[in-house]
Amino acid sequence: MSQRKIVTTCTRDCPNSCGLIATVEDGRLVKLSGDPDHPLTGGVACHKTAKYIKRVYSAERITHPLRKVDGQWQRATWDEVLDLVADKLKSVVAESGPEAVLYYQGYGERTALKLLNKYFFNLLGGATTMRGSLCGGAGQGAQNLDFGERVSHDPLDHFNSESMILWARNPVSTNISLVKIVKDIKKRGGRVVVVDPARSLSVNIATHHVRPKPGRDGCLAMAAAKLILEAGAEDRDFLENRAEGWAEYKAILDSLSVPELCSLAGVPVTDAELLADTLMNQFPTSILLGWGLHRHEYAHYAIRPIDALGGIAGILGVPGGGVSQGFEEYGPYDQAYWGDHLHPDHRTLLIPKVGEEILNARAPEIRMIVVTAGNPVCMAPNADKIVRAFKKAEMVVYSGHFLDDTAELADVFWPATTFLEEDDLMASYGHNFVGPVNPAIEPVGETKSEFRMFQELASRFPFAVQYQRPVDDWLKAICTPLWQQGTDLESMRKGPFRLEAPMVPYVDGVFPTESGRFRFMTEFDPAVLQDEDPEYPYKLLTIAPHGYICSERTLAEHDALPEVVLNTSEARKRGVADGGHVVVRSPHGRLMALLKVDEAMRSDVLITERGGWNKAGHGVNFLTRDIPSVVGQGTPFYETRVTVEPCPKDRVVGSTVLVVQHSDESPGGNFTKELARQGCILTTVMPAQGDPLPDTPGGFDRLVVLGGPQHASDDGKTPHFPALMRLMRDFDAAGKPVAGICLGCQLLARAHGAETWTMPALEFGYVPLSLTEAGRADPVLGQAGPVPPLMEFHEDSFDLPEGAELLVTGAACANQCFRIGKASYGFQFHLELDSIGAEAWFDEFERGDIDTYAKYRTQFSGEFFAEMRSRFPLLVPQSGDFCRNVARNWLKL
Ligand SMILES: Nc1nc2c(c(=O)[nH]1)N[C@H]1C(S)=C(S)[C@@H](COP(=O)(O)OP(=O)(O)OC[C@H]3O[C@@H](n4cnc5c(=O)[nH]c(N)nc54)[C@H](O)[C@@H]3O)O[C@H]1N2
Ligand SMILES: Nc1nc2c(c(=O)[nH]1)N[C@H]1C(S)=C(S)[C@@H](COP(=O)(O)OP(=O)(O)OC[C@H]3O[C@@H](n4cnc5c(=O)[nH]c(N)nc54)[C@H](O)[C@@H]3O)O[C@H]1N2
Ligand code: SF4
Ligand SMILES: [Mo]
Repeated sequence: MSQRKIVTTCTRDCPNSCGLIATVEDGRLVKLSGDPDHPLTGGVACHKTAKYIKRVYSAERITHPLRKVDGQWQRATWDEVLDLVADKLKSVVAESGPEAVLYYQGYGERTALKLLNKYFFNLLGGATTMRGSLCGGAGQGAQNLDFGERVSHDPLDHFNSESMILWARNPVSTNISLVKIVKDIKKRGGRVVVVDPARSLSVNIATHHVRPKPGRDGCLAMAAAKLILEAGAEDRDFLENRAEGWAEYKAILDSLSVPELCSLAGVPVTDAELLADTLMNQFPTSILLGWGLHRHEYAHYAIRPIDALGGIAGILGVPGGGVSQGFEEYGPYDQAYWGDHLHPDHRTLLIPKVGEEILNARAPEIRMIVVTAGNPVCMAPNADKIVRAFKKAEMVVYSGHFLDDTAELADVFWPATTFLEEDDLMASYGHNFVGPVNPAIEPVGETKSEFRMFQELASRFPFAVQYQRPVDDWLKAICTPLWQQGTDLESMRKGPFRLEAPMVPYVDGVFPTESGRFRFMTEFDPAVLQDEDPEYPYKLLTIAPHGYICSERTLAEHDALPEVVLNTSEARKRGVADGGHVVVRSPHGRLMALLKVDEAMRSDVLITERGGWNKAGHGVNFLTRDIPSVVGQGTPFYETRVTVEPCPKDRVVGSTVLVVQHSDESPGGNFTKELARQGCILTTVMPAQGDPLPDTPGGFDRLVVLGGPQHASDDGKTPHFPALMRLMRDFDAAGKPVAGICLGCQLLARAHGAETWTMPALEFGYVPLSLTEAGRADPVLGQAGPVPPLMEFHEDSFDLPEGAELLVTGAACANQCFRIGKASYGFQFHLELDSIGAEAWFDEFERGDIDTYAKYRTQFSGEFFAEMRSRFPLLVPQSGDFCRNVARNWLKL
């Protein structure tokens, strides 16, 4: 066995940009851990990254190019998809000009070489690109107004802080290297105050939690500032000599009383007192602004008063102080390599309104869209408009890892490498270190880095000579500013380099504004913050999930339904109950969800997580509003007002399904998840592990019997079978639909009088199957779309019971799916298998770890496993789509 350890940097959309060590055994990535030598992130890596190995090797990952033919994905070669895209680019540019092409760069990976993507589109003649931000635009814009240029304290400087205010920031989930700093401050007796309307996980490590009304933080900051002034503890020198606009700001403060401000902020006066006391008596305080604060229309009315509070409290330009927010992830590079100087006037569209902007683009219209490292159909606001905009384009090209919502609307899929398969450099939006991105493993399957994709695409254009250069040449050119700071490419590849950047910005009291002074906000109109709407009483906060970064997840990892959290007495008012199905409705769309109530929650917000896929029923951005922030062209996702209603019960929503599971390794997968997603309430019993079976179908509307390693005929070893078969008959007799999968299918046959028997060989793997004539006419199978190859894993088969209709048949084993009685269906194949199940079964069976079937292992060669796995990118999603269609049709019975 060969083992290697590679120093690299996490490039995910995360302010931590951790230094990592990747451990590779025999060419396979086996471990990702924090690099202990990284000066800031030292040895830490989050749980999301340990999990990232699964993502690299996921059965859902697209590892070869795809193109859509007649609405269906088909495998293609790189030459085919590059030619296809090059030809279309050429014809669109020739017919309509380069601006008919939209290049959309997401936030998935922001490395040095990514500059070249846009350069390609500038060489093409200046395609349409995006302006503004889905992320930190509003806050950056606001801080630039105050400071001239936003510069944050080096995170290592926070070790000098006596106290900390985490203002709309949740480091436990989003920025773990701050956690050790928080702990250090607390150990020294300092306060750590989380200011957040929601109870984020960071509240658990804080000493205090202040819960303002969303978007009203400015009022809280003003109240605290007034208390500092009342105490005579303001930084007089700052106000008189280092700031401008103080008189105007003072007038704003004078126009409202502390109680008035606190009432606007939705907090008790004691909360403002806590902040003022912390700033005065635990000096210096570092204030860290999170991204939650940016996502409001008037975000500058929150952020500028917090900056001002910092000035008044005397923490600006002071070690251990500051109002810090973020860093420039593209800052350390020679930005000429974007190529924008080639077409300074090229058209840009406003990202907070991306759907509408594409739909409304004229002269020329957007005919072609190229998306890299982003999932705008899921992550940008007002998804309905974006879906329409993407459908309107003649060709959508998607470069990424998974068949997410944006990929779903594409015509061409370019499978991208992850950072573990790339050679690049990475700066951070959370600190001052640039780190190496060293390839740990060979690209999985046929994946390519975006760098290589665009290099090869460019070879099809006359500007290839300007564009095609080796990685090192490009890095040497793009990173010239780094070399000027005293490093070189060779040293960069060995470990992180600290940029020339202050530990403490503005330490000399000079700000990069025209006057050299801090600029106080000079106008404030609290009236614009009044946004009550009785029809939509709650502000929807769609915050960063703990377990995932944005939409980086697989389809299989989604819960059946999203969860929304509401204050307990509000829930009572709306007639919705804990754990119940609700509809969340905004002026833009609606979403089914499960309700969780929380006594401690503010009564004017509804909280859920962002990032779940639309196609998994988690599309929160179908609800959100698409407007730009007043300052900074940011996206005020949280200016979305919603109401919560009980989900109207119908034949499906609120109906009850009994699920009989026979093994931990055989869960209900896509099938039962789809039932739950449609609103069914599932009760799962495991009789083989001692759970009692109900005597009658009473109390249940449907029955699902799952697979397992038991033999269907073996009542001796599995004494619950006779009772279960009786139950299956009783459900059917009562007109209640039954579905049996694999073992459950065989039991259904037996329940209706047929025999089961062991076949001469095991049937294993995804197998081509076909509908019979009866299948084509069947309401469940006939309407589910073409039958894709489906997973088989069984040694037993069965005779068709009398009166059964065979619906699906296969070559090695004929009886694959039948209907019997009033509404009972047997599925021999594992239509329910999702990517997690596929990975587990292939790995375990290949290793010989599944005892029941170990004797069959030698019948399958290594090539068989490799070939199947190489086809997972199409097999797994097609099987999933088919299963969901079958489940939905079965629910119509
Ligand atoms: N685990 C995980 N980590 C991530 C990400 C992820 O999705 N998951 N995403 C990455 C990205 S893209 C980003 S931009 C960062 C974001 O990092 P953070 O800013 O730390 O996280 P958010 O959840 O966006 O926002 C932080 C908090 O702001 C609160 N908030 C919302 N509105 C207001 C308000 O008006 N006032 C106050 N005081 N608080 C408010 C929310 O309730 C939330 O708990 O994290 C990055 N890291
Ligand atoms: N409702 C709501 N919506 C939000 C937010 C919110 O708070 N609420 N937050 C917003 C924020 S802060 C952000 S930053 C945006 C994020 O918006 P997006 O960037 O559009 O969304 P991500 O889910 O981060 O998608 C990044 C994708 O890039 C892929 N990827 C990673 N590396 C590479 C690579 O090298 N090449 C290619 N081709 N692909 C790669 C990942 O697998 C992932 O699929 O979402 C915003 N959307
Ligand atoms: S904390 Fe962020 S940067 Fe660090 S390993 Fe996790 S995702 Fe990557
Ligand atoms: Mo973000």
